[in-house]
Amino acid sequence: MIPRLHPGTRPGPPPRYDRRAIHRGVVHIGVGAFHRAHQAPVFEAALNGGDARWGITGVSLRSPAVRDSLHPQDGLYTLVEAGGPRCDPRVIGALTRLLVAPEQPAAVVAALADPATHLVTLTVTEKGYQPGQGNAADFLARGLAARRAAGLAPFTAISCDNLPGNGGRLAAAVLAQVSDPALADWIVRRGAFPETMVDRIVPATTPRDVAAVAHALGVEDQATVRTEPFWQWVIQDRFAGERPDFPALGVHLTSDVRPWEQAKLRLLNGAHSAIAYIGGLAGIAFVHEFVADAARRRFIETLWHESASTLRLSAGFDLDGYCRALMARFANPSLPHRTAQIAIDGSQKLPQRLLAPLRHRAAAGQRSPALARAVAAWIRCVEVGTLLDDPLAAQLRRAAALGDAADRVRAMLALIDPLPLPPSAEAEIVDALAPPPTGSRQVTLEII
Ligand code: CS2
Repeated sequence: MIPRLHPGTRPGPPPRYDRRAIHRGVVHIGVGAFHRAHQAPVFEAALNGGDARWGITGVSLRSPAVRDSLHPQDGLYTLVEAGGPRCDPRVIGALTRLLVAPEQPAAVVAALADPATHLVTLTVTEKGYQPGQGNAADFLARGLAARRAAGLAPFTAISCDNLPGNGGRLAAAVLAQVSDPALADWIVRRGAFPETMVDRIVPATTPRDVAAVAHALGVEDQATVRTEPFWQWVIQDRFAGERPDFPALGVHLTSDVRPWEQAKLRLLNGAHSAIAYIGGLAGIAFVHEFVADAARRRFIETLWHESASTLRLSAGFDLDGYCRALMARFANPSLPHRTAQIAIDGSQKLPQRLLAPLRHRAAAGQRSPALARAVAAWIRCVEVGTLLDDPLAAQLRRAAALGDAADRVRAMLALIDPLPLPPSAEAEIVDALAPPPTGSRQVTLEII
């Protein structure tokens, strides 16, 4: 029997900070693998650098699973950066308290209202910002109300989800929960909801990952996370109070996140969704397997070419270098990333990843065969009922039952995006859904 990871069995070099002496300056909502691989290591680096303010209280909004796996480990877990020079697992200790909101709602509000809390980071996925899904926003509103009542400053609330204008969306969701006009005014004047761009590919943890850590370190870690060496975090430089020395930690602060965010959503995430649906239909389980084929790589490059033409890039942005690096990241064979994982919640992802650039180009009179094909692949997935793990699954299934292809396309798109597509773009998607002419060399049609 190998022992469970915990402070007594902790392998590797000891941390440069005393876990019992740190403050919890961060409350993170949505303690999934992405948080453990992206924001948590940044706060870990702050602690290791001698700034003891940035321990984390992790909050799960629904499932107790993460708390249950981390609790026996006293919050410790290993991070494995696969495919780079540093492939040894390293232990992260920044998460020193785990709460499950439905079990301990008052403790969550108390953590948000704690004077030591300065930052609230969130990874609640795209659908977490829909009205009615607002329990993260509701907790934030209650925490802010308690802070104001106690005469404290607001915290800075940092959305780390892949949505355009994520900070503004979070602010709107929080304000929608507030009925007291004086509190709303205080939040607007003194609060901060910076926009962000977050980037790191983090597949869901598998039993193989747990076994690999056991083999490498001789401890059982049920909360290990396997990720790529690359990470990027860009935050709008707008804070309500204290923050770590983000630039020294490798986090980019800027006045305008929009160009970063748009390039990442349309190039990385857009290609990911295309790979998820086209690959899913073709029975390709992993991203690196999809891009192992030259014709499929060319398809992704065409998609990038189309989407890149719609971007407002920041000065000096090396588009070719960015795309080359992206392809290498997708091809990382040490990071099995399931197409089925990316396919989840397509209705929440397609508008900003694929429909926005498609609309942009159609409005300029340009055709977009690759973008249209990627959207058509999602529509086909809905029609055949595969990969439909989606909050709008029931409505989408009803739309998919309509007789005429053009009606189906229009009805499905109307469900997921209030902005209609120009008729020429809709027609391109309908065309892409048609079976390929016999003998066609168009690999992408064959894939669908
Ligand atoms: C992926 C993202 O699952 C998905 O929708 O496209 O999680 C992607 O891996 C990250 O945004 C990369 O930064």
